[in-house]
Amino acid sequence: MLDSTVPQIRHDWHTNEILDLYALPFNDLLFKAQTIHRENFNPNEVQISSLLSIKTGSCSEDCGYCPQSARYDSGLTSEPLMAIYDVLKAAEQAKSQGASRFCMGAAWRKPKDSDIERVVEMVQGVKALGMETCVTLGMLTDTQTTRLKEGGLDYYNHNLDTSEDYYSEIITTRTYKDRLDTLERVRDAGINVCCGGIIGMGESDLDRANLLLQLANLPQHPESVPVNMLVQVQGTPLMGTEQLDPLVFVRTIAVARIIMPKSRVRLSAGRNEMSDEMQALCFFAGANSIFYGDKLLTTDNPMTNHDLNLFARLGLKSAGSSYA
Ligand code: SAM
Ligand code: DTB
Ligand code: SF4
Repeated sequence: MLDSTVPQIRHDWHTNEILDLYALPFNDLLFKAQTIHRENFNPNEVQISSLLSIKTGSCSEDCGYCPQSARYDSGLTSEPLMAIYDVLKAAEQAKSQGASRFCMGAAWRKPKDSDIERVVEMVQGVKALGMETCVTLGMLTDTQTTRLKEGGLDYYNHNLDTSEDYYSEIITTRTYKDRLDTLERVRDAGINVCCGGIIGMGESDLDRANLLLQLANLPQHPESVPVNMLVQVQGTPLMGTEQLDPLVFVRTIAVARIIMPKSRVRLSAGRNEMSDEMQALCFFAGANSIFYGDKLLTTDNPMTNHDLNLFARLGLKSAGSSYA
């Protein structure tokens, strides 16, 4: 077993240490993750975010997993940036269903400054409803992060997606460094960072370890770490990728919990394809946030009734919300 006297917050992880964690017997790994989880969080509370795609499809990028890229025929109908009234209606509904954070996603490589002004209005409107705000808009400039911070944005989501080595197999239209640069700008502007990746894209054990290594060795751990299971969408290059062993996904959650003990680890995309039992194992491994609501950005998420029932069966409560 690893020495529990080692200081918890570290930014100097080595790949081999992370591979060693992955290789622990499953029960040892989950026990360790659950122990660390309990030292840092209420183990029966899960933070609830809802997603809305505020600008859908026709994206210039070639992310191999994404139905919103203009390069692939996923059958998706593109939609321009939504009107603020419709966004606030969706946020109100998410709040009434029990979400404490509203995350707005746009299919952009990078927004224009005029887009940022419209997003700031949305952020202010959602905050006025008493919800936390998160947006994911692609690459940002310093001026844009400053503007979003002034506008009151709480979180910015920008994922590393995979390891630096595997990255070029998935995306060629922007670099890993572009992503790290945007993350640094978000951090420097004082906005909370939401950053994670996607598992199940045909990456190796080493790639998964190196993705987690990158996240944990950032100068400050992301406050929120979404761990997505690839949602395979017809027409995208990653459709047909060999299914990952679900227990490897659970191990990924556990390792993320151990090496980023104070971050909210989000059991993100892919829950619709997971059994309730697998999700329960993910919560035991230290996941303590979900996307809630019938839709992610463009693909299906479990129905809210199903999630409420699962929470009741597991004795889980929503963190930071009076509902669920
Ligand atoms: N266009 C912006 C960008 O790429 O930064 C923001 C929106 S983009 C859809 C946000 C994230 O969703 C991606 O970085 C990726 O991690 C995740 N995502 C997209 N499609 C996915 C899929 N099919 N399965 C799992 N996660 C996915
Ligand atoms: C994240 O890591 N996962 C969310 C959110 N951040 C923006 C998006 C998942 C998208 C899944 C595919 C879709 O619905 O389009
Ligand atoms: Fe565009 Fe974002 Fe999808 Fe990549 S992940 S194709 S940048 S919407």
